[in-house]
Amino acid sequence: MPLKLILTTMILRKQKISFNTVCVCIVFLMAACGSKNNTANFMYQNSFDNYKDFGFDHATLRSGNAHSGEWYCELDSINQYSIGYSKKIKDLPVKNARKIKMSAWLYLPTFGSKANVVMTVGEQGKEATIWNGLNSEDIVDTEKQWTQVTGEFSLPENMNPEHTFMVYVWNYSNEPIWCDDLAFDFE
Ligand SMILES: [Ca+2]
Repeated sequence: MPLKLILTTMILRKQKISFNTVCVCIVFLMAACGSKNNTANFMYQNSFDNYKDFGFDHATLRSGNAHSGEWYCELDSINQYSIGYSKKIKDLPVKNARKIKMSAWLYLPTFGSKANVVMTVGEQGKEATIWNGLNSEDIVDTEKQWTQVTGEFSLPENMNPEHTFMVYVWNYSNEPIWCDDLAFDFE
């Protein structure tokens, strides 16, 4: 099944979530993990497979039906946000990046499941100044099957070095959705 690469750009103030809520939910930094995914060319990737082995836990971690390895994240209406990446602009290893490429594998138990693979930049506790998302509604047209969503977004020049950059998956529906192999890279 060919993937439809339709990108959706939205401004956070149009979304009914708070940037602060997202910050609280993002707990762990991304960890590079070997897997059978198609994200080997991404500098940052997380297969969610090593947390339990090293004694870390997260409310979204599930085992048994992963896209790669054993573990994946199950997001629902209560635990809406995946394990994600969070770092201040000044601390990113890539300086003055002008583009971000993102990828994640999503599994929709039903067509009612809806999620965005999100990147944001902003001041913690306030609305994001930059909000971009890959919307499952635009890309995934098959339920009960792992499907890759991928796309890229431009980044503005001179982002505030004190602002926080984040990448995560957000379930904005009342149905569960699974995610695995979250990855991104800068250009
Ligand atoms: Ca995995």
